[in-house]
Amino acid sequence: MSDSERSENRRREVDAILDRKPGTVSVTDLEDRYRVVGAADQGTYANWLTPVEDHYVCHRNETLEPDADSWTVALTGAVERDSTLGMDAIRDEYPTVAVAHTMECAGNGRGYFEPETGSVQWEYGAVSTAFWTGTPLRSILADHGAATDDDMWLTAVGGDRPEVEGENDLFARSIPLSKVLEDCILAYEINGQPLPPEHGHPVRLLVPGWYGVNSVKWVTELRVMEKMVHGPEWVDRDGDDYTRWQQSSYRIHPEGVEPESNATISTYDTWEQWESDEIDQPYTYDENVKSTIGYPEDGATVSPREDGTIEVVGVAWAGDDDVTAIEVSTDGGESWDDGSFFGPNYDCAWRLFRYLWEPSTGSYTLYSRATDEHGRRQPARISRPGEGSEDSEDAADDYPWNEGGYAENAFRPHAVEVTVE
Ligand SMILES: Nc1nc2c(c(=O)[nH]1)N[C@H]1C(S)=C(S)[C@@H](COP(=O)(O)O)O[C@H]1N2
Ligand SMILES: [Mo]
Repeated sequence: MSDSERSENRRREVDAILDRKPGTVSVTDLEDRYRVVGAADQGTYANWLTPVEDHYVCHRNETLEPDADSWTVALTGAVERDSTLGMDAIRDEYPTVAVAHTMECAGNGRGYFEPETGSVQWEYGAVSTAFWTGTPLRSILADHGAATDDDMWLTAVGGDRPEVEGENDLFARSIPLSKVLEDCILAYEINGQPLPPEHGHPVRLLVPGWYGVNSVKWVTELRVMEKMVHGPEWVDRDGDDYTRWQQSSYRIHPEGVEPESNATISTYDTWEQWESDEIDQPYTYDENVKSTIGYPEDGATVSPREDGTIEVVGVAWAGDDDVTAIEVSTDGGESWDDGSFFGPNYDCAWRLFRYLWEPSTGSYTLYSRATDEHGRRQPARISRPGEGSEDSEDAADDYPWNEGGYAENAFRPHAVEVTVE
């Protein structure tokens, strides 16, 4: 396929997705590759559940639209019994569960990096919360006599293929088996509806609380392995580009660094990897602590209610960790007050927060800042390249600029400017 055909394909697909999803807008992709749409407005973040119509979408290759009746998922590797599961078996032969999951693209906030990094220029819009229905992988693996050792891996492969001739990078992600056994599912519904094509119809892996890239859509194979994908494991394919999604892309590292390939790692939490001596270029696994104000929206003019208050509302999350504190500043970060959480409280989904504000008329800059159960708090800003957070004046308040623009969680880029009348 020529570049212009591919580009046209992409535009046509994005337009079709936008038609189905009126709550989303298209987002700039400097690579002109990804099928991406993001939340249309900040008001999305004043609600706990994201309707499918508003849920962001992100994948690289052509959207698959397969027939569910003939779709199969191969289970291979360290299992007593290999098998090929059809959708009926996945639905009917195992327990059904629903999990709440805040899906965030590892590139959410990349558009705030200066200087600019490549790829999709997301601002705040690549995070959404939904209920995903499916089959616990634990049940399927147990039924096939799969190994259960904590330090093993499950690699999921997507059915999508690059449109570019000569590229054969299989979309393959390896998830530690401990996480898989804890709460991962093969999902076939979102918010009680069958998965739309762009969300991975008929079935995808869902890794609760971890960056979106781990939740492989259109799953065709699940392989139980001793190591994460790092070499030519898929011998039927020439070349080993499929390791890129595991070993090169979606890793956090400074400019010009080629991430080291690891056969296995023992620390999965994204931030913990950053702090550990074991991993120099963290894999984007669980989501960093972060928050977004949903009301009032940036640029709005608002009036207090009769009692003189305005309720600031937003969402805060910390991957599969708990978010334990939320602070709000209405004076551009000079002072902070505690907000409070309310509404649903699920393990791997964001929490709504509110803060009762009694402003006089004027212009204000609002920020929100969340802290997770490990005491990790959102930093203020994104550093410049080369200014490692350790050298900076206010190290704890810098998020490290990184070449891929991943896992950003600084609060200043999320400033909300409001006028109170
Ligand atoms: N097979 C496949 N799965 C994929 C991708 C992809 O390109 N191919 N993109 C990933 C990325 S980067 C993200 S952020 C999430 C987005 O899921 P959503 O579109 O359902 O929100 O899907 C992930 N799963
Ligand atoms: Mo993503």
